[in-house]
Amino acid sequence: MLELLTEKFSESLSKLRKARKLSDKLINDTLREIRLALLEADVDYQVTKNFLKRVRERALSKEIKKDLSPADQVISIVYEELVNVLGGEKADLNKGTVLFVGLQGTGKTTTIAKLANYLKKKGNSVAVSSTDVRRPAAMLQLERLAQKIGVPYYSFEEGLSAEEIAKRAVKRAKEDKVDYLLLDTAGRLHIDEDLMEELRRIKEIAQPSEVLYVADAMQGQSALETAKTFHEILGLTGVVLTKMDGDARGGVALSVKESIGVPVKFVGVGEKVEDLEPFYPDRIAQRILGLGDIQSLAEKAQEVIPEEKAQHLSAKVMAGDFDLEDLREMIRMIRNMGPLDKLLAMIPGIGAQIKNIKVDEKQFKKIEAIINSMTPEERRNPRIINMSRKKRIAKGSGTTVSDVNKVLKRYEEMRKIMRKLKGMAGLPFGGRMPFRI
Ligand SMILES: Nc1nc2c(ncn2[C@@H]2O[C@H](COP(=O)(O)OP(=O)(O)OP(=O)(O)O)[C@@H](O)[C@H]2O)c(=O)[nH]1
Ligand SMILES: [Mg+2]
Repeated sequence: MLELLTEKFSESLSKLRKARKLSDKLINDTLREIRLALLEADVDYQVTKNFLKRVRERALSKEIKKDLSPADQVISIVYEELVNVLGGEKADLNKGTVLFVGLQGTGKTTTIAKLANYLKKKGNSVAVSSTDVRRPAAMLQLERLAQKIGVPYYSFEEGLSAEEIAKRAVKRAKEDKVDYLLLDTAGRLHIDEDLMEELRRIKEIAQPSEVLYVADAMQGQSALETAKTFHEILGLTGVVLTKMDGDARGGVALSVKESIGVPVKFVGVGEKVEDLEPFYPDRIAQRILGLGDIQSLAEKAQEVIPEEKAQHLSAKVMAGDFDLEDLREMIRMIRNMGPLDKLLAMIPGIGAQIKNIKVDEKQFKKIEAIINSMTPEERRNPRIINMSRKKRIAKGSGTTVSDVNKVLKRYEEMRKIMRKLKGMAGLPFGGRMPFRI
């Protein structure tokens, strides 16, 4: 997700950091690069223009932020404006009926299942229902998905109109006192009068607390044109961008708030029910700047890693006291957390290179085997690993000395990143200023 922007932004900003003096020319060059990156990533032209205007004004006005180097001052302005353009604060989802609308095949039904799963995991009671009477298998599709994730699907006798289904589903949700009723609607290839009229009536009947427009991120700017029309007629409260996994550009995510005026609330990043992420403007901005997304990583980790273990590890990281035993522990935990490429993208400094990294789960097994073949002393103090020890470790793990060297080298690199992280301890969490690297 957003790999292209992450790559370009990280490149430009690290040039800025390396410069000894921050001239207006350098700032202007950087802004030009950012402009190209935004346009290339398919961010709306007007949005790009406004964004750069704000950054330029602030950067050249030399607003003073103590404790920050000149480069970091510019970067922090870029960061803050990125957060703004992405929508500012994270937008919550109001309880009640959530109506899903959008063109055909954009991912409405799939997103309902994902969101139901997400809300349920958060402890909410959720029910789903479908008013899609147009496509024969549409209702069955949602019913099956609901079954799979274990939330009630409200079904009614055949032959009812979409409006009648909406009415009954809402009534039933009230009786069942569910926190959220997620209501599916039929998609259309193009905006047509009939469909919009039907949606308007459904909205009238259901009195939803949210009307979410589901847009396919791969359709780029054209997805937004349609969203505007839907917004005029239905009054949207949020947008869900699906298929963000399929498009490295994802500029739509930066254009939604400013061009339509409603926030992105969730993004879809795959076909499975777990592949939905709440949209945090600050975290996304950090990812784009190559700072990773430690918060989301930590949350994912919390789902699978026992609290004490996590605390123990983070204490060691923060103390700069991270050894190979910890690395092994971490690898084991990470392998429990899900697809590695998605996790790696959240680690500071790695997001930008993610498209060059081919994640091979076998590699992790190999690393684990190598660490397993070390003595506890070696794991705690890798510096003592000399050539004869390397040979022994390679033999014990069925690998080569060069493999062992690679693991040790990677470990050293990780330690370096962690020392940098240590330098910004406390800042990224809650603070809006994650730049001390
Ligand atoms: N890769 C990827 N595929 C997705 C995502 N969301 C949905 N899809 C796929 O998109 C296709 C269409 O999804 P549906 O949920 O049926 O779309 P819909 O909007 O309900 O379609 P209609 O009801 O026909 O209008 C399916 O193959 C989904 O698996 C996503 O975030 N990433
Ligand atoms: Mg559907």
